[in-house]
Amino acid sequence: MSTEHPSNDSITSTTETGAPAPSDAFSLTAGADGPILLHDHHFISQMAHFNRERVPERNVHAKGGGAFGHFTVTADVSQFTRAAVFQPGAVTDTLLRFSTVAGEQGSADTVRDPRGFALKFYTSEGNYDLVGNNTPIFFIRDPMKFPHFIRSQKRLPDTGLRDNTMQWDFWTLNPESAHQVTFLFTDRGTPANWRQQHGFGSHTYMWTNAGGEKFWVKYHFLTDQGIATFSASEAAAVAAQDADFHRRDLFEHIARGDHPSWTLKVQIMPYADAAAYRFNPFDITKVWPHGDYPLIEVGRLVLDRNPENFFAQIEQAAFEPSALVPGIGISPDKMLLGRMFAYADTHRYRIGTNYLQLPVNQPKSPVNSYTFDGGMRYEHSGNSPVYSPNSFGGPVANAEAAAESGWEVDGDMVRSASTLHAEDDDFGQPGTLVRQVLTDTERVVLANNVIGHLRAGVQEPVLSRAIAYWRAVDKGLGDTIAAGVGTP
Ligand code: HDE
Repeated sequence: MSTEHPSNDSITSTTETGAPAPSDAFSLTAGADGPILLHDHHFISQMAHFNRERVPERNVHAKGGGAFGHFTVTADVSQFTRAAVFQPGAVTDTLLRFSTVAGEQGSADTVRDPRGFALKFYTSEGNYDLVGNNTPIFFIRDPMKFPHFIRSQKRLPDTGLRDNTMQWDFWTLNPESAHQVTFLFTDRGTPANWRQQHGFGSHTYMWTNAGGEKFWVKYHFLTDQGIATFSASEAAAVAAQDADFHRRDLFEHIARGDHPSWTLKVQIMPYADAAAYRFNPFDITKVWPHGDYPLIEVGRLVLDRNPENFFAQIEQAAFEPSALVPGIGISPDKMLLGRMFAYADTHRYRIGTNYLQLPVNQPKSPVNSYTFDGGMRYEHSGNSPVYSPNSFGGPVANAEAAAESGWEVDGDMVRSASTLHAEDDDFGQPGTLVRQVLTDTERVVLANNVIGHLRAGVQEPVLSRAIAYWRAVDKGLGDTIAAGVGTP
């Protein structure tokens, strides 16, 4: 006797091949008490698919959430870029995904960590992905260190446990991390929600205008909701209560019509300024002081539509810094250059060869490329020629339209740090952040947050090295932290 009660207006449950499903409650057996029959394909198909429901999580930024929206240009920056997405009055659909960095999919939203701010513009000239964070800087400046950095923030090889000694060992052996670590241990490292934090492109990018003039640019998405943070204890308490606090907050705010927005402003550096600028303008551990290059308004980003399906639209969303459009390019920032390869590679592995054919990743502009076949191919080019050049009307590349950006390069092949500019070092800008940007209260909070983390098991010789690291950022701060952890 079935416990399934189809009513007249219920949708008929089907098999994966679209036929009415015989049951979603009972397997097919020989007699009510007999063995399950091999030919119960509906049962086997459900179970086999169930075993394949998990795709590999992102190996960084695994835990997150996001929403759709649009970007509206509110100023005229056409003197700096020809990109259609940034022309006066342009309105472009967008997808924005927020995330933590080190935690796995089930980890808590409110832990101390940078937050991913991955923005996809579905522009009329192709997808433009700006894959940034809620911080204008980063821990390292050469991508060769990235796998090592990430592993030091994750789990010990023997116990599988997180470990503060490992984290501080990496940070103190890589002093270029000091600026980002200082930012991370302010309360900006524990945002109250995704709506009340800024987003940054972090890297320096290139804009090119219609006349071919080049500019260096940094992106700042300034929250229109005002900044809100948790203290370390509030963040820990929320993590214990609701691991999905930020994901829930965003979804519920958008669902009740409270649409968060950000104002995009950019810093523009004339192309020729880069060589002599006091800091290496392509070093992602550095900011460009706003007094040197003030913020210029571009437009407004609004999130006003929740995903209908989390897995299809957020878990399978694929962002890549290599998704560029005419008028927007990259820069000599080695970290950005390293990312140009890594993201599409991870999508091919995590989602599949034709990941860009999924609706959430598909450009809204026509795709006439020569890629062909590959697993799960859905969009195709019919009988269009599959090779180039050809005599049968296949698409032809147009370098002028592509407007690829570049810069002069020369020199022998080397593996080395970048050339230092006049004021380049590892502790100058974090020291300025501590002494000139933070308030007295924020300095006390910073010291207490660091003390709390160091006291949670950091062993020698790493502990003493951490004290020296903080004294190099700011002597007074370092002394306070030393006293707090009870080490000379
Ligand atoms: Fe990422 N990063 N990253 N990253 N990153 C990934 O791509 C990588 C870096 C950022 O919501 C991965 O889809 C390298 C900086 C965000 O889906 C991976 C380097 C910044 C997201 C990857 C960096 C970011 C990622 C993992 C050093 C801020 C989540 C899964 C050169 C400016 C995007 C994936 C989303 C995700 C590689 C450093 C931001 C492994 C090699 C710097 C927001 O491809």
